[in-house]
Amino acid sequence: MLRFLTAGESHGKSLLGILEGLPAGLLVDVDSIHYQLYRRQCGYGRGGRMAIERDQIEILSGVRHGYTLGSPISFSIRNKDWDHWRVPMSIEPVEEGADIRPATRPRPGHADLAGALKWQTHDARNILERASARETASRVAGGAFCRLFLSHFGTRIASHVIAVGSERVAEEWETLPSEAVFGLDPEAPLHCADRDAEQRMMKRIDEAREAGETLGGLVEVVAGPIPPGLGSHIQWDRRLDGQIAQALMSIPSAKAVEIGDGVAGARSRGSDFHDAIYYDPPARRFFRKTNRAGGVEGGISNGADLRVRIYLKPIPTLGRPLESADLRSKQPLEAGIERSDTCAVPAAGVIAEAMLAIVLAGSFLEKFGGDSMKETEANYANYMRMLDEY
Ligand code: EPS
Repeated sequence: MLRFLTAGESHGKSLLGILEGLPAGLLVDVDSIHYQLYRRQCGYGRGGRMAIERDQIEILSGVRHGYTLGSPISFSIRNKDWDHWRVPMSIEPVEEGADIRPATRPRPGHADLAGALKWQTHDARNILERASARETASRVAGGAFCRLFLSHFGTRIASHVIAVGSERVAEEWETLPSEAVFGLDPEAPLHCADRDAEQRMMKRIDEAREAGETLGGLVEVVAGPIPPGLGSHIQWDRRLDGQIAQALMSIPSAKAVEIGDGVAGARSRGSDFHDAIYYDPPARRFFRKTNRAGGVEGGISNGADLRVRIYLKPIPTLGRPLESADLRSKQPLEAGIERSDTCAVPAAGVIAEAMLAIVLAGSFLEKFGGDSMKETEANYANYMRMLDEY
């Protein structure tokens, strides 16, 4: 079983992660982990915090001489901004009257009010520090370890932006072959395959920033190749699509997750939606000409690449805030303004890749097991041989 936990506040000393369950003997390429962290920080529309941070991990346990030990991997990511927050985020009690920067004007759309009511606090900073999307840096680092594991089985994961606000890519750029997504220009400012649409999206982001607005969007994540047989139909919580949806819905700002062409499926006839099955005798394999199912049928991976879309609401912190009510005085006023992004859709794609990697690594280990990479690889090879002989 693979388990992953994060800890840390946005302006606390450090973010942390604990990843338990990866087999021993996996070579840890730290540069590749730093590259994923760098990708999360990029993308057109990010805010001031990204200019301060240079996210890097310090591995604290679970790795020796460059290889995993099979024991829990733990790591930290230092918050450079901590230097400005020593008093407001102090773990020790602070003197009365100290500048603790309380947040009392809850932002509609953020966790501020719901969290303040739940935890019975009148300082929403107690909530927002952990609810901040800053926490996703830990997820990307944890996901990067899982990507290294998955790469041993040839599985790659990438994402591309389909829409920002009301701007959308042209139809031919919507449903891309996985290879095209894996081959996207990593420096594309919005990770968008349609470079004309990308220019329009950037313009909308500029306009939104000027107007004190924010924008959401739509991003697709693809992963492949994936062996058939991950996940299971036998119990609700073992279904792979359910696990993916849960992991991706947990990303801040996510409001919907779609597997394959699920949304269009709701208005299609069965014969127009399902992917007909063919058999290629010389290759001794079943295949499909389409992948509207997104790689999962009956909660089980079917051998096609995974295709998952994630719909993101606009970021809640607005330069021109909505109406709100003060947590202490209860008086009407404008919602508070915290430093924030105008648009974080490409970053959400990187985070979604990481979450998908964590779910997939867990599913691989559930299917193939193994305490060492050698054992997991042998189990995998045996299953692949059984598929060839099916
Ligand atoms: C973020 C860090 C945060 C925000 C942003 C994303 O840092 P700070 O609050 O110091 O500016 O920039 O968080 C949000 C938009 C949010 O709503 O929580 C990050 O590291 O991704």
